[in-house]
Amino acid sequence: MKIIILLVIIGLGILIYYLFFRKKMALLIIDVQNDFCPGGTLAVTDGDSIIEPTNKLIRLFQSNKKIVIYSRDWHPLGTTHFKCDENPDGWPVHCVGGTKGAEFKNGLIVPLNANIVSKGMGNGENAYSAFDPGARISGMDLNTFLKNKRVDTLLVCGLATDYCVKDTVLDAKKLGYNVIVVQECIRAVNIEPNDGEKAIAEMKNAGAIIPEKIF
Ligand code: VGL
Repeated sequence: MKIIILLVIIGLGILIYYLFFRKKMALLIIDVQNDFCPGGTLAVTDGDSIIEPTNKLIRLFQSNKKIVIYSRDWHPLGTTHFKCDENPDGWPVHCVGGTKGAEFKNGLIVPLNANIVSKGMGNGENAYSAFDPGARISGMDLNTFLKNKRVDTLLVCGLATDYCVKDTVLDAKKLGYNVIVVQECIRAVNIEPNDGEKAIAEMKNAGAIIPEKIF
């Protein structure tokens, strides 16, 4: 009898741990939007070539009931993030909320009930990082969302290596997450030819794990 009670207590303990304390991994896909892909207003060379391997990861996470999160730039038209008199070094107009350019690139698997972080929604907000305090997912910032879901590890993919991927990964490391960046699923803007390589070195220095190849 005592043994049975002991086994039940151990079983309940394992169940409670599994349900309430176990840490999780999430897939975080950064800004795979029309304007960052060939044909878009701020196209990253080969940006769309990450879609196929990224979809493999999405399917893997979906079939294991794991969390997949998509970030997107969602700018107001008049933002000083864009080139204008106040900001002559600003970016070309891109990813204006509600426009075709801001939609996720065709071919990327995005379920109807996708977890989406929208960022750069305030005037002048660069919000390269998906952890930007103004970015919103289900009405909260990304860190709160991940903490609520007990995520401690992020697998990161997306565009662009030298801006939004880099800033997101650096913030994630500062916030204490384990971060793995999938090199086959990122591409750089490369305004200077080696910006992408520099970004990878910076992310590694900050503690991100960046394998040469995972496929
Ligand atoms: C990005 C440049 C400007 C990015 C966003 O998603 O990496 N790059 N805005």
